[in-house]
Amino acid sequence: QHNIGTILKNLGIVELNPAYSTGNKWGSLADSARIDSFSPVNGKKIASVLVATKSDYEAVVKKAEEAYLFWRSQPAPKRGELVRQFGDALRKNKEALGTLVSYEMGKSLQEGFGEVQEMIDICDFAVGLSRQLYGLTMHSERPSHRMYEQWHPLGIVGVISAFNFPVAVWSWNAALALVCGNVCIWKPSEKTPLTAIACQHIIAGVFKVNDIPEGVSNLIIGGKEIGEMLSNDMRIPLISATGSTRMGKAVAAAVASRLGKSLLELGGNNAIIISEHADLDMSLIGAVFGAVGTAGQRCTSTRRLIIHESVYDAFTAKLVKAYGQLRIGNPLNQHNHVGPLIDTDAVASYMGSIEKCKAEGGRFLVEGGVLNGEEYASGCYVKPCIAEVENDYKIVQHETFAPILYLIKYKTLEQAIALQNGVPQGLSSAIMTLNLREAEQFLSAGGSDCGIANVNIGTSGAEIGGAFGGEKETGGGRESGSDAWKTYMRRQTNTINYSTTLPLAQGIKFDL
Ligand code: UN1
Repeated sequence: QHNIGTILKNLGIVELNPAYSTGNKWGSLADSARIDSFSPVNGKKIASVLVATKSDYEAVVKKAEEAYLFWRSQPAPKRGELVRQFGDALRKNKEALGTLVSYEMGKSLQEGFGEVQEMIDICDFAVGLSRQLYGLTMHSERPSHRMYEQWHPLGIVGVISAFNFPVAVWSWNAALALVCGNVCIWKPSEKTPLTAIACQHIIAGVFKVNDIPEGVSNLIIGGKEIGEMLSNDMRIPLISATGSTRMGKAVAAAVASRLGKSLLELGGNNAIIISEHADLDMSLIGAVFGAVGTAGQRCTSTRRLIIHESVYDAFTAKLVKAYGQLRIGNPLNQHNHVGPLIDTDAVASYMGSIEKCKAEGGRFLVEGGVLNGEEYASGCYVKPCIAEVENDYKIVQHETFAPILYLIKYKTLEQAIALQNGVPQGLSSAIMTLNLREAEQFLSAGGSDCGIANVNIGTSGAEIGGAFGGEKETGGGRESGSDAWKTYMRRQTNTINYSTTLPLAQGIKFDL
C-alpha cells in the first residue's frame, strides 16, 4: 500500500544521486565510487549515490565559508523564521519522509513518523530559541564600567550522523546550529544516504523561496574518509558526531589535536531497575518497547533489566509471555512490532553476541536467531531474545546494537544502582518504583551516573525539550533542548568603560 516509487520521486530521489549538495546546487555526476542503498525490509536496491571526492569536499567547504559570512549577519529571529518554514515543510512531508525512513532504515512506520515528529519539534524549539540566545550581565568591580556576555556563532558545524536516527539527529544539530548563526555540513551514515538526500531537498526548497545563498545547509556523501576530512579540518570549529564509541574516540582525538570542539553522542548500555515497589504492568511496556523498539538499534535501547529478587520470577514470566506475542516482519505493516536490523553485518554481530553470551554462561529464557522465509528474504530479521547474565560478563559490558535483553537480579537498591552504573557507558537509565525514597535516591548525586535518568518511564523515547546525551564512554555531549544551544556558539565577555579614567582590575596601580 506504500508506493515507494512515488515517495522517492516526490522527495527528489533519482536512481543515481550526486555526491554533494550546497543547497539547491548538487554535485555533478562525475564518475566516482558509489553507494547502493538497499532496504533491509525486502533486500531490494532503492537507489544509488555517488561518493564525494576530496575536490567535492573542498568545493563544499568553500561554499560553506562564503555562506557563513552572509548567514551570521542575519538577525537570529530571521534565521529562526527560516527554521520555522523548514518545520512547516516537514509537516507537509511527514508521511513521505517517515515512510522512507522506515523503508531505508527498517524501523516501524510509527517510529519513522515519530522521527520526523522529533524534527518538527526541534524546529519549533529552535524558532523560540532564536529570540532567546541570552547572555548574562555582570556588575563590574570598577566604577562606570559595564560587563556583559554575548553569544556569537562558531562558523561551520560538521554533523556526522548514524543510520539509526537517519534524519532526526541531523535536525537536532542543524536547527540549533542554524538559528545560532552557523552553517552546516552534514555527512550522513553511508547506510542511509537517501533519507538525507530527501531532507536536503526539503530544506533547500525553503531556502530557494527565501533567496538564501548556497552553502548554508550542505550535504556530503561518503564513509570514514569524509568523516576524517571533517575532523581534521581547521576550518570547522565544531564537529557533532553520533555513532559508536570507537568512531567517537577517533573523532575526539582528531578534533582535540587541533583544539577544535566536539559534541559526541556515542554508545549506551541502558538499564531499567525494576524495584519490588514497581507497577509491573507499566514496567513491562517500558521494558519491552525499550528492548525491541527500533529492533534494539537506539542508543537509548534498553539493554539490561536489573530486577529485585522478590519480583524477579513474576516479572520474567510476564516478559517471556510478552516476547511470545511479538510480531516480527515488514515494518511498513503497522500490525508488526519489530522490523529488521539495518544489514546482514548487524545480523552477524547479533549472532556473535549471542554466542559470546552463551560462552560466558548466559542462560537464554527466550532464544534468538535469524528468521527465514519469504517475508524475511532480506536476511535482516532476527528474534528479540532474553538472557540471564552477570553484569560483569564482557558481552554485557559491550553495546550490541540488536534486540538482546540481559536480566540481572538484585537484593538492595544500593546494589542495583552499582550494577546500573557498572558499565563503561552512561547514556540513559530508569527506575520503576512507586516508592518516593527509592526514586529520589536513584536521581541523587549518588544515584544513576547517566545523562538521562527516568522514573516510571523506560530508557528510550526522550523528548527534544531536555538536553540529550550521556557521560563516560557515551562522550559527554548534549544535543537538542535545555541550553544545549551553547555548544554551537562561542561566548564573548565584554567590558565597557564609560568613565574618564582607566582604572585597572584588582586595584593594581600603574601610573605613567
Ligand atoms: C539515538 O538512538 O541515537 O530518546 C537517539 C530516544 C530518541 C532518540 C534516540 N528520542 O530514544
